[in-house]
Amino acid sequence: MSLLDERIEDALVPGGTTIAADPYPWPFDGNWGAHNTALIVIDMQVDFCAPGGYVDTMGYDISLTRAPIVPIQAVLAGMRAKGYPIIHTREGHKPDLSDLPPNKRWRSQRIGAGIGDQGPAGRILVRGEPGWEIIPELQPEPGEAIIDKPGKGTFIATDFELVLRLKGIRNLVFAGVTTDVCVHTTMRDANDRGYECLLLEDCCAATKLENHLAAIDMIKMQGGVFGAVTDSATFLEALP
Ligand code: C5J
Repeated sequence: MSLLDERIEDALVPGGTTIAADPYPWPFDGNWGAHNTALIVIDMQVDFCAPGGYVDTMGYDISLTRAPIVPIQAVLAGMRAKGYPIIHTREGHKPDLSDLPPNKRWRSQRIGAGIGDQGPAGRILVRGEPGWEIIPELQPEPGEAIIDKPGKGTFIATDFELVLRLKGIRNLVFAGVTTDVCVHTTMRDANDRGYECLLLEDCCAATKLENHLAAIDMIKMQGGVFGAVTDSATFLEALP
């Protein structure tokens, strides 16, 4: 056994279990369960994965961002049955757009999908509009936290960190869209704050497959620079 293997053995909590993940068995110390681990489902909203939403209006193929729906449903069912906390997020701005940076609006208007403007699913990325709602297939259940965020990351301008602290969460399991934008931003921020992060690759998607694959690859660099990656079937099989 190498020195590294010995150190990894030392870190494992007695009785702890890990799950097969890339590039390391997750979590690093085997300390996970419903008491300290939450699923975060990011931005599975009409605007990102249904006809007439923001992503559709920008001209991207929503079959990509819809692909994770069924795997996420399976993970939700498995984790709900075992009492794991579930957290949903929604990207969106106040109706008066006071929390919309002008450059974000300007860029979106340039490509014909102006945030705050009227689209087929109501005003694009505006709280309370049909496009901002979480899709019917992945509706939150009573008691599940919903974090409304004006940006790509979930920590900024939200009560996310307070919610995590009050629930005693230290491990975060990531699902949702888009892998390269809101999922990555939140995972990077969580990792910097010391949370142990796992991304379920079939439960995430981007508006371009290459970006999804690149984002997955980036997580695994440097021995798991932002955490580890596995898939929903492996995860559900190992769920303690
Ligand atoms: C984007 C997100 N891609 N939820 N938002 O603008 O990833």
